[in-house]
Amino acid sequence: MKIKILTLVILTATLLAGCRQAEPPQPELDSILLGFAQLGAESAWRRGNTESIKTAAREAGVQLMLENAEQKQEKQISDIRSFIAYQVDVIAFAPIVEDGWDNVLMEAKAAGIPVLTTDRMVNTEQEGLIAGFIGSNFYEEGVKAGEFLLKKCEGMSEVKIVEISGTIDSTPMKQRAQGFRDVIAGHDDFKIIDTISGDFLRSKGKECMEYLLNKHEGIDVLYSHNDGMTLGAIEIIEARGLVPGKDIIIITVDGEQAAIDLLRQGKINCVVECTPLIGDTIMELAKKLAAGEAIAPITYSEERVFSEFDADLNDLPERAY
Ligand code: GZL
Repeated sequence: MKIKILTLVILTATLLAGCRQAEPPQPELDSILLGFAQLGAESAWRRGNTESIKTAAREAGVQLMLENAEQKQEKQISDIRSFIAYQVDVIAFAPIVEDGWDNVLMEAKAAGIPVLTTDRMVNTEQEGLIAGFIGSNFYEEGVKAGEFLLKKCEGMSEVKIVEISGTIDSTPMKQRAQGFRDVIAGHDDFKIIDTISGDFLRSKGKECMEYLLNKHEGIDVLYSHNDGMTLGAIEIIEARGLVPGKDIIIITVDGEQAAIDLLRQGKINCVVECTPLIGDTIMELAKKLAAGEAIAPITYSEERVFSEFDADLNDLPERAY
Protein backbone atom coordinates (compact mmCIF):
# COMPACT_ATOMS: atom_id res chain seq x y z
CA MET A 1 0.00 0.00 0.00
CA LYS A 2 2.82 2.40 0.96
CA ILE A 3 4.41 1.93 -2.49
CA LYS A 4 1.13 2.88 -4.15
CA ILE A 5 0.80 6.06 -2.00
CA LEU A 6 4.45 6.95 -2.68
CA THR A 7 3.90 6.43 -6.41
CA LEU A 8 0.80 8.63 -6.26
CA VAL A 9 2.71 11.40 -4.44
CA ILE A 10 5.58 11.34 -6.94
CA LEU A 11 3.16 11.31 -9.87
CA THR A 12 1.19 14.28 -8.46
CA ALA A 13 4.33 16.27 -7.72
CA THR A 14 5.56 15.65 -11.24
CA LEU A 15 2.26 16.73 -12.77
CA LEU A 16 2.13 19.90 -10.63
CA ALA A 17 5.70 20.77 -11.58
CA GLY A 18 4.78 20.42 -15.26
CA CYS A 19 1.70 22.66 -14.87
CA ARG A 20 3.49 25.51 -13.10
CA GLN A 21 3.21 28.64 -15.22
CA ALA A 22 6.45 29.07 -17.22
CA GLU A 23 8.29 32.12 -15.91
CA PRO A 24 7.53 35.08 -18.26
CA PRO A 25 10.75 36.20 -20.03
CA GLN A 26 12.32 38.86 -17.82
CA PRO A 27 14.00 41.71 -19.73
CA GLU A 28 17.64 41.69 -18.73
CA LEU A 29 17.98 43.83 -15.62
CA ASP A 30 20.43 46.10 -17.39
CA SER A 31 18.51 46.16 -20.70
CA ILE A 32 18.14 49.59 -22.26
CA LEU A 33 14.88 51.29 -23.22
CA LEU A 34 14.95 52.51 -26.84
CA GLY A 35 12.27 54.85 -28.19
CA PHE A 36 11.97 54.47 -31.99
CA ALA A 37 9.88 57.02 -33.93
CA GLN A 38 9.16 55.34 -37.28
CA LEU A 39 7.89 57.64 -40.06
CA GLY A 40 5.15 55.48 -41.51
CA ALA A 41 4.25 52.29 -43.39
CA GLU A 42 4.26 53.71 -46.93
CA SER A 43 6.13 50.88 -48.65
CA ALA A 44 7.25 47.27 -48.36
CA TRP A 45 10.68 48.75 -47.67
CA ARG A 46 9.36 50.63 -44.62
CA ARG A 47 7.44 47.62 -43.33
CA GLY A 48 10.60 45.52 -43.72
CA ASN A 49 12.53 48.18 -41.85
CA THR A 50 10.06 48.14 -38.94
CA GLU A 51 10.13 44.34 -38.74
CA SER A 52 13.94 44.39 -38.76
CA ILE A 53 13.96 46.82 -35.82
CA LYS A 54 11.42 44.81 -33.80
CA THR A 55 13.21 41.50 -34.38
CA ALA A 56 16.62 42.98 -33.60
CA ALA A 57 15.36 44.54 -30.36
CA ARG A 58 13.94 41.19 -29.22
CA GLU A 59 17.15 39.37 -30.06
CA ALA A 60 19.33 42.05 -28.46
CA GLY A 61 17.29 42.14 -25.25
CA VAL A 62 16.48 45.81 -25.86
CA GLN A 63 13.15 47.11 -24.54
CA LEU A 64 11.55 48.86 -27.54
CA MET A 65 8.88 51.55 -27.63
CA LEU A 66 8.03 51.96 -31.33
CA GLU A 67 5.62 54.63 -32.61
CA ASN A 68 4.45 55.06 -36.22
CA ALA A 69 4.01 58.68 -37.40
CA GLU A 70 1.83 57.68 -40.40
CA GLN A 71 3.76 60.03 -42.70
CA LYS A 72 3.15 63.11 -40.53
CA GLN A 73 6.14 65.08 -39.25
CA GLU A 74 4.14 66.66 -36.46
CA LYS A 75 3.23 63.21 -35.13
CA GLN A 76 6.85 62.07 -35.38
CA ILE A 77 7.84 65.12 -33.30
CA SER A 78 5.19 64.39 -30.68
CA ASP A 79 6.28 60.74 -30.59
CA ILE A 80 9.83 61.88 -29.82
CA ARG A 81 8.45 64.20 -27.12
CA SER A 82 6.66 61.24 -25.53
CA PHE A 83 9.94 59.31 -25.42
CA ILE A 84 11.59 62.29 -23.68
CA ALA A 85 8.77 62.40 -21.11
CA TYR A 86 9.16 58.65 -20.60
CA GLN A 87 12.91 59.21 -20.06
CA VAL A 88 13.99 56.46 -22.46
CA ASP A 89 17.70 55.70 -22.56
CA VAL A 90 18.11 56.37 -26.30
CA ILE A 91 15.92 57.82 -29.06
CA ALA A 92 16.21 56.67 -32.69
CA PHE A 93 14.12 57.91 -35.60
CA ALA A 94 13.84 57.97 -39.40
CA PRO A 95 13.13 61.68 -40.09
CA ILE A 96 10.47 61.90 -42.79
CA VAL A 97 12.01 65.15 -44.08
CA GLU A 98 15.32 66.86 -43.31
CA ASP A 99 14.12 70.15 -41.79
CA GLY A 100 12.11 71.17 -38.70
CA TRP A 101 13.71 69.06 -35.97
CA ASP A 102 15.84 71.55 -33.97
CA ASN A 103 13.36 72.28 -31.17
CA VAL A 104 12.53 68.70 -30.26
CA LEU A 105 16.16 67.62 -30.63
CA MET A 106 17.23 70.43 -28.28
CA GLU A 107 14.64 69.13 -25.78
CA ALA A 108 16.14 65.62 -26.06
CA LYS A 109 19.63 67.07 -25.55
CA ALA A 110 18.46 69.02 -22.49
CA ALA A 111 17.01 65.77 -21.14
CA GLY A 112 20.38 64.08 -21.65
CA ILE A 113 18.95 61.51 -24.11
CA PRO A 114 21.22 60.64 -27.07
CA VAL A 115 19.52 60.59 -30.49
CA LEU A 116 20.37 58.32 -33.44
CA THR A 117 19.00 59.05 -36.91
CA THR A 118 18.32 55.98 -39.04
CA ASP A 119 17.54 55.67 -42.75
CA ARG A 120 17.19 59.43 -43.33
CA MET A 121 19.08 62.50 -42.11
CA VAL A 122 18.22 65.86 -40.55
CA ASN A 123 19.41 69.34 -41.49
CA THR A 124 20.54 71.30 -38.43
CA GLU A 125 22.97 74.11 -37.68
CA GLN A 126 22.99 73.19 -33.99
CA GLU A 127 25.91 71.20 -32.62
CA GLY A 128 25.53 67.95 -30.71
CA LEU A 129 21.87 67.19 -31.46
CA ILE A 130 22.50 63.92 -33.31
CA ALA A 131 24.89 61.28 -31.97
CA GLY A 132 25.16 59.49 -35.33
CA PHE A 133 23.43 58.17 -38.50
CA ILE A 134 22.92 54.59 -39.71
CA GLY A 135 21.49 53.99 -43.16
CA SER A 136 22.13 54.05 -46.88
CA ASN A 137 24.35 56.28 -48.97
CA PHE A 138 21.55 57.62 -51.17
CA TYR A 139 23.90 59.72 -53.29
CA GLU A 140 25.75 56.51 -54.24
CA GLU A 141 22.42 54.90 -55.08
CA GLY A 142 21.75 57.73 -57.55
CA VAL A 143 25.25 57.34 -58.99
CA LYS A 144 24.70 53.60 -59.47
CA ALA A 145 21.42 54.29 -61.29
CA GLY A 146 23.14 56.78 -63.60
CA GLU A 147 26.07 54.48 -64.28
CA PHE A 148 23.72 51.66 -65.29
CA LEU A 149 21.90 53.99 -67.69
CA LEU A 150 25.10 55.18 -69.38
CA LYS A 151 26.06 51.55 -69.97
CA LYS A 152 22.56 50.52 -71.10
CA CYS A 153 22.16 53.46 -73.53
CA GLU A 154 25.73 53.61 -74.84
CA GLY A 155 25.66 54.88 -78.42
CA MET A 156 22.04 56.07 -78.23
CA SER A 157 21.36 59.71 -79.09
CA GLU A 158 18.81 61.89 -77.29
CA VAL A 159 17.76 59.69 -74.34
CA LYS A 160 14.58 61.21 -72.86
CA ILE A 161 14.35 60.50 -69.12
CA VAL A 162 11.44 61.05 -66.73
CA GLU A 163 11.90 60.80 -62.95
CA ILE A 164 9.34 59.87 -60.30
CA SER A 165 10.97 61.06 -57.10
CA GLY A 166 10.39 60.23 -53.44
CA THR A 167 9.07 62.39 -50.60
CA ILE A 168 10.08 65.99 -51.31
CA ASP A 169 12.88 67.25 -48.99
CA SER A 170 13.64 63.74 -47.72
CA THR A 171 17.28 62.64 -47.79
CA PRO A 172 16.73 59.73 -50.23
CA MET A 173 14.80 61.96 -52.64
CA LYS A 174 17.44 64.74 -52.65
CA GLN A 175 20.48 62.50 -52.86
CA ARG A 176 19.14 59.90 -55.30
CA ALA A 177 18.25 62.81 -57.60
CA GLN A 178 21.65 64.49 -57.23
CA GLY A 179 23.79 61.37 -57.64
CA PHE A 180 21.92 60.43 -60.83
CA ARG A 181 22.21 63.95 -62.26
CA ASP A 182 25.92 64.21 -61.49
CA VAL A 183 26.63 61.02 -63.45
CA ILE A 184 24.70 61.95 -66.59
CA ALA A 185 25.73 65.62 -66.42
CA GLY A 186 28.62 65.24 -68.85
CA HIS A 187 26.45 63.45 -71.43
CA ASP A 188 24.39 65.99 -73.39
CA ASP A 189 22.34 63.28 -75.12
CA PHE A 190 20.83 62.25 -71.74
CA LYS A 191 18.04 64.66 -70.85
CA ILE A 192 15.73 64.63 -67.81
CA ILE A 193 12.61 66.03 -69.50
CA ASP A 194 10.41 65.94 -66.39
CA THR A 195 10.38 65.07 -62.68
CA ILE A 196 7.44 64.66 -60.31
CA SER A 197 7.17 63.40 -56.72
CA GLY A 198 5.27 60.19 -56.02
CA ASP A 199 5.99 60.44 -52.24
CA PHE A 200 7.28 56.83 -52.24
CA LEU A 201 3.67 55.62 -52.62
CA ARG A 202 2.55 53.01 -55.19
CA SER A 203 -0.76 54.81 -55.74
CA LYS A 204 1.02 58.07 -56.52
CA GLY A 205 3.48 56.25 -58.76
CA LYS A 206 0.49 55.31 -60.94
CA GLU A 207 -0.81 58.90 -60.98
CA CYS A 208 2.64 60.27 -61.83
CA MET A 209 3.18 57.86 -64.72
CA GLU A 210 -0.30 58.68 -66.10
CA TYR A 211 0.61 62.39 -65.99
CA LEU A 212 4.01 61.85 -67.62
CA LEU A 213 2.65 59.68 -70.47
CA ASN A 214 -0.11 62.20 -71.13
CA LYS A 215 2.40 65.07 -71.23
CA HIS A 216 5.34 63.57 -73.12
CA GLU A 217 5.84 61.65 -76.36
CA GLY A 218 8.66 59.13 -76.71
CA ILE A 219 9.79 58.66 -73.11
CA ASP A 220 12.86 56.39 -73.22
CA VAL A 221 13.65 55.95 -69.50
CA LEU A 222 11.85 56.00 -66.15
CA TYR A 223 14.07 56.61 -63.10
CA SER A 224 11.89 55.89 -60.06
CA HIS A 225 13.12 56.50 -56.49
CA ASN A 226 11.47 53.39 -55.02
CA ASP A 227 10.00 50.05 -56.05
CA GLY A 228 6.53 50.85 -54.74
CA MET A 229 6.14 53.77 -57.15
CA THR A 230 7.71 51.70 -59.93
CA LEU A 231 5.11 48.94 -59.50
CA GLY A 232 2.39 51.56 -59.84
CA ALA A 233 4.06 53.10 -62.90
CA ILE A 234 4.41 49.72 -64.62
CA GLU A 235 0.66 49.12 -64.24
CA ILE A 236 0.02 52.30 -66.25
CA ILE A 237 2.75 51.62 -68.82
CA GLU A 238 1.23 48.22 -69.57
CA ALA A 239 -2.31 49.62 -69.58
CA ARG A 240 -1.13 51.99 -72.34
CA GLY A 241 0.03 49.00 -74.41
CA LEU A 242 3.71 49.79 -73.87
CA VAL A 243 6.26 47.14 -72.85
CA PRO A 244 8.10 48.04 -69.61
CA GLY A 245 11.81 47.25 -69.80
CA LYS A 246 11.73 47.52 -73.61
CA ASP A 247 9.67 50.52 -74.79
CA ILE A 248 10.63 52.30 -71.58
CA ILE A 249 13.85 51.42 -69.73
CA ILE A 250 13.08 51.21 -66.00
CA ILE A 251 15.53 51.91 -63.18
CA THR A 252 14.24 51.58 -59.61
CA VAL A 253 15.62 51.68 -56.06
CA ASP A 254 15.03 49.51 -52.96
CA GLY A 255 15.38 45.85 -54.04
CA GLU A 256 12.01 44.48 -52.93
CA GLN A 257 11.24 40.90 -53.99
CA ALA A 258 8.54 42.20 -56.33
CA ALA A 259 11.09 44.34 -58.19
CA ILE A 260 13.59 41.48 -58.47
CA ASP A 261 10.82 39.29 -59.90
CA LEU A 262 10.06 41.93 -62.57
CA LEU A 263 13.79 42.28 -63.29
CA ARG A 264 13.91 38.54 -63.98
CA GLN A 265 10.92 38.97 -66.34
CA GLY A 266 12.67 41.81 -68.20
CA LYS A 267 10.05 44.39 -67.15
CA ILE A 268 12.61 46.27 -65.05
CA ASN A 269 16.19 46.81 -66.25
CA CYS A 270 17.99 47.83 -63.06
CA VAL A 271 17.24 47.56 -59.31
CA VAL A 272 19.55 49.56 -57.03
CA GLU A 273 19.56 47.95 -53.60
CA CYS A 274 18.64 50.01 -50.54
CA THR A 275 18.47 47.69 -47.55
CA PRO A 276 15.91 48.26 -44.76
CA LEU A 277 17.47 45.46 -42.70
CA ILE A 278 19.45 47.67 -40.34
CA GLY A 279 17.83 46.67 -37.04
CA ASP A 280 20.88 44.81 -35.69
CA THR A 281 23.18 47.77 -36.26
CA ILE A 282 20.65 50.14 -34.71
CA MET A 283 20.62 48.02 -31.53
CA GLU A 284 24.43 47.84 -31.41
CA LEU A 285 24.72 51.61 -31.72
CA ALA A 286 21.88 52.26 -29.26
CA LYS A 287 23.58 50.07 -26.63
CA LYS A 288 26.84 51.97 -27.11
CA LEU A 289 25.08 55.31 -26.71
CA ALA A 290 23.27 54.09 -23.58
CA ALA A 291 26.66 53.09 -22.16
CA GLY A 292 27.95 56.61 -22.80
CA GLU A 293 30.22 55.52 -25.65
CA ALA A 294 30.77 57.66 -28.76
CA ILE A 295 29.76 56.20 -32.15
CA ALA A 296 30.79 57.00 -35.72
CA PRO A 297 28.96 60.05 -37.11
CA ILE A 298 27.87 57.99 -40.14
CA THR A 299 27.50 54.21 -40.55
CA TYR A 300 26.56 53.27 -44.13
CA SER A 301 24.88 49.98 -45.12
CA GLU A 302 26.54 47.64 -47.66
CA GLU A 303 24.45 47.59 -50.87
CA ARG A 304 24.69 46.30 -54.45
CA VAL A 305 23.00 46.74 -57.83
CA PHE A 306 20.93 44.12 -59.64
CA SER A 307 20.55 44.55 -63.41
CA GLU A 308 19.87 42.80 -66.70
CA PHE A 309 23.65 42.54 -67.12
CA ASP A 310 23.90 40.11 -64.14
CA ALA A 311 24.25 36.38 -64.77
CA ASP A 312 23.12 35.35 -61.24
CA LEU A 313 19.60 36.80 -61.17
CA ASN A 314 17.98 33.36 -60.89
CA ASP A 315 20.34 32.32 -58.09
CA LEU A 316 19.56 35.26 -55.79
CA PRO A 317 18.28 34.38 -52.29
CA GLU A 318 14.68 35.32 -51.41
CA ARG A 319 14.50 39.02 -50.50
CA ALA A 320 13.39 39.70 -46.91
CA TYR A 321 11.09 42.60 -47.96
C1 GZL B 1 15.18 54.82 -48.16
C2 GZL B 1 13.82 54.98 -47.52
C3 GZL B 1 12.78 55.12 -48.58
C4 GZL B 1 12.67 53.89 -49.45
C5 GZL B 1 11.21 53.88 -49.71
O1 GZL B 1 16.11 54.56 -47.17
O2 GZL B 1 13.78 56.13 -46.71
O3 GZL B 1 11.53 55.30 -47.93
O4 GZL B 1 13.44 53.96 -50.60
C6 GZL B 1 10.68 54.24 -48.35
O5 GZL B 1 10.68 52.68 -50.17
O6 GZL B 1 9.37 54.62 -48.42
